[in-house]
Amino acid sequence: MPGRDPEDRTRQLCNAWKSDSVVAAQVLSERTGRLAAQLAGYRGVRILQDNVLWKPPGTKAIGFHQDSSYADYLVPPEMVTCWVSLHETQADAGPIEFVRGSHAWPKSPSARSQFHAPEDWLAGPRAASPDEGELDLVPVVVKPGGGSFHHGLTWHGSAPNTSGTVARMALVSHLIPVETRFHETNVDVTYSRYRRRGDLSLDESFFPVVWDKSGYRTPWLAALPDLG
Ligand SMILES: O=C(O)CCC(=O)C(=O)O
Repeated sequence: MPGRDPEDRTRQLCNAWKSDSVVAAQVLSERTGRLAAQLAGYRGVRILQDNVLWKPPGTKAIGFHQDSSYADYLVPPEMVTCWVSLHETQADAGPIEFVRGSHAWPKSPSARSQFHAPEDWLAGPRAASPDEGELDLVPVVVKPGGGSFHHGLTWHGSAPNTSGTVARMALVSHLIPVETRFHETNVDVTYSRYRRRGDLSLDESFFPVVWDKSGYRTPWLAALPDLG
């Protein structure tokens, strides 16, 4: 809605799968789940959360971060992410970028990286870099429907959209190992609300199993539209 959000910020919806069956069909797709699990070496995956991101011309950066830094309320505290572009991306429109090799760096606390519109979006990985702040950045420049998978420790984010004309939108699935449980004492201000008293398991109503090598998939996902 024009005027509702600051014009210089990337707009972000979390867990849009709960209100839009087309978003759900993509972010909860069995194929995405299988590829993510196989790449990460997991026996299966469930969704932790999705993100719908819209980055119009003139928006500021997304601060570089490691997704697994936001998972300390889970055991194990990690994830793998699938990022799919809905637009043709270009280098000056603030595409997602990865710091090559950073999946092998230690985890930094999430508080160190501001997510929306930081002035210095590379501060986090520069401080974490074992090469005195040197970073080898790899932009994801793809056609609509193209995308990437990244390890939970890979530093990533995006520069401001300086293209002047080109927007970009992305659908993101943050997937976690199927056997993940809540941490007994660490809590997340949002997601620990889904924790039941005396039970550390993740409920499939909120964290459905997207793919498992046993063939199991949360049954109600079968009702999602087929995107072909
Ligand atoms: O698209 C972006 O700019 C960042 C996306 C992101 O942080 C993610 O996919 O984990």
